Amino acid sequence: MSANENTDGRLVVVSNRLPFTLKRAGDSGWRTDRSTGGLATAMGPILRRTGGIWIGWSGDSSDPQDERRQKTLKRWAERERYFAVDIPAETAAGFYEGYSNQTLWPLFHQFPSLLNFKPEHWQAYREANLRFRDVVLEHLRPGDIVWVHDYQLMLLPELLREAVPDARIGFFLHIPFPSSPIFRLLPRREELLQGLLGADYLAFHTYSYLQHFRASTLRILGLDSRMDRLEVGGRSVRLDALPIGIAPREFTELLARDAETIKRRDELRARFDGRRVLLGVDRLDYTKGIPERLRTFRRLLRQTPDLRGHVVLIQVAVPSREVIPMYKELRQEVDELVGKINGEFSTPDWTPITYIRRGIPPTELAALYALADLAWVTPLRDGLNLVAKEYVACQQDGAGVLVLSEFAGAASEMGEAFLVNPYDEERTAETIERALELPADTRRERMSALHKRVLRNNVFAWGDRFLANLREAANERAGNFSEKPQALPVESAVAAFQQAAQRRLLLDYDGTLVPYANRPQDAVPPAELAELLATLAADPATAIAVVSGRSRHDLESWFGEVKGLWLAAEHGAIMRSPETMRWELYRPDYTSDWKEQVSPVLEHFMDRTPGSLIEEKEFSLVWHYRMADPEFGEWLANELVSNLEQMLADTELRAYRGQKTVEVKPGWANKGEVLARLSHSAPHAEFCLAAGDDRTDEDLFARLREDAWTIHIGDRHTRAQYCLANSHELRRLLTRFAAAGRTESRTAG
Ligand code: GDG
Repeated sequence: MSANENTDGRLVVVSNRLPFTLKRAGDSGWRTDRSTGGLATAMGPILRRTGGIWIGWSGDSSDPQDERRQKTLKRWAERERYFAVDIPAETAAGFYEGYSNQTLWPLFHQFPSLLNFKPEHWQAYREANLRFRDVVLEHLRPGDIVWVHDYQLMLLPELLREAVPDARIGFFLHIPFPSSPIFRLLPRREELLQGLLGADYLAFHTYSYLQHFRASTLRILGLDSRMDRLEVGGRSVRLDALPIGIAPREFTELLARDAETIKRRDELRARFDGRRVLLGVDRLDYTKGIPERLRTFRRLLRQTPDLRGHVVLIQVAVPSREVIPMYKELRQEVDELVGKINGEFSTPDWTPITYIRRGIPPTELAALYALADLAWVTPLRDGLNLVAKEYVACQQDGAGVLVLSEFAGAASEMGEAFLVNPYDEERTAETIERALELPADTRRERMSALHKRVLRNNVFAWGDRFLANLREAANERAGNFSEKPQALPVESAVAAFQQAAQRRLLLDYDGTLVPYANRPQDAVPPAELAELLATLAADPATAIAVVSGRSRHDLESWFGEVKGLWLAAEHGAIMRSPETMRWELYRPDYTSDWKEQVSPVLEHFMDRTPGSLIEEKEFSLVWHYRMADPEFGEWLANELVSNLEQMLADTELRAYRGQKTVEVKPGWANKGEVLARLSHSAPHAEFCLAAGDDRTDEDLFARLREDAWTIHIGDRHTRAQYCLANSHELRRLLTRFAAAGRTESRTAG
């Protein structure tokens, strides 16, 4: 079976451009060019590995009826599974050069003064998104996974959701998401946000873009969200920060094995022997900071005459979006600056800037990356920046220096680079000078840390994680989670309790019987809670259990004296029956050897997160981050779980997200298992109630009969039938039960 026929559905990639661009070749017909740019570079290897299809615009809008043109596109479809969306020229102009690149692009890159909005551009943007939708619908099969890319297609998730409500849709934004005050300047901002929210899973490069998005949905649509999800129209949208990686081998293999690349590298080395090579590689775009870089280089040469003759800057700039006036002006500005600087400093045997204003082949690019002593990657604003990672990948055992703008998304995960503010030309020049002077060993050390990370967090890891998270988010939506639990009808519950001859109550502790405290040891129950439980347990018709993640010591010290109460500690790994008053292990052969391996991982996260702590129990280790910065805590918890999932894959251990906790414990220590062991306590209970606030309680809800009263405390997604707002409401309910039990026994007596 080929990957295309994967039973889990194919991957359908949708992006503005395909990896191929269609070009007219004089009168003789049509030419297929390879597209450059981050997206094609990143997605190509993923799709080759997973199989699937790619839908995008061919880049050409002329003459759709032309037979030779049609033939070329047919060949793309048959050979590559690339399907072209036809967009009429006028629509394409408004969509691509208009709203996408003169409204969204400048605003999302924090250049509001360059924003140019025309209502007809917006119409074209919508129209183009509809055309993408139609082509996707033409190819979509049940079970397929649709992965929509980038700012040109922000309406598509919702358009697809309307047409196919159960479609599995993910969206990745490759450019920054601006801060909410800037986003609010955007004409048609509401529609754009709504468009994105059609997805099941929405991911950005960095945590701060995600924060900006959440701030915007809150301010503009009034939608509150958690770090990792947002509820809209009875549906949950999973949110994430997932910086893209590169396919390092596409570069390292060229350098290790490709004769042409190796030859080029050696030629270049000989040519620049004795000189330090600084390298810039960018699309010719005002966000990339090319004029600022050239001016900084000029400053460097002016203030440090010793460098003259000893450094060269090789700047590769690939022209793009040339019909937009801003881009033409930029091209002129860069041409002039290069001319001026070379004019000012060149000598008969040295030219300071080698300027290449066109795309170069991958072999040449890899040779340049390997050659350069310093990569000068200083965008004024950049979603991520792949060039930074590509350079690092080519510096195996190298002593190269990465000078990186703090305004590139990549800066958030490349701390060993020399981070600069590209607007501060003076300090950037100083940093470059200092970096070049550093001993090779120091440079190598910093580079080696970066190198390892770029190889590990590669584009395949990124793609796998995106798709796994998307599948999970879509399954959760389609699964048996009730859309929104109803508020508990308290009177009916009390009446049902009163009428039942036998009842069973299963109650979680933290967040359910008592509110959360900052530190677990502070959530001590008030005396009246023990009394309340004692009153309920005293009624022989009621079997009552506290089913908690807490240790047996905690439960015993608080409720040990309560007669008739079942205690299930550590999610049921160990239980005490009110008859024997002895704690019994669920798995008597259990050992806790695993803690030695898992502890250092949790400790690493504890060190990174001020205010967090580790709790050790008999059967589990728990990282608590309630005291940490809330957003940062959630972010790290996601990171931690994903690290642990890989580490624990072949063991019986699992990592669980709780309320501000990540807990590692054996999979069998699970509240769902408690029920079987309790059933002999009230074998004929007609009234069964379970209350909990946490994901661990969902295991119990899932095991109960349909007529059970399952109550979620709080407002998260749940399997429970009902909800109550907080622990006070639950205790009020239990007090009513206690009173109802008393009335009944008085009546009976
Ligand atoms: C967007 C976001 C984000 C460049 N010149 C040549 C060439 N390239 C390749 C590079 C690199 C890619 O183009 C450029 O990627 P960047 O990440 O630097 O920038 P964008 O095109 O603006 O990409 C960006 C990215 O999406 C991915 O999410 O990082 O922030 O703006 O791969 O190697 N390739 C060849 N010759 C060239 O002359 N062969």
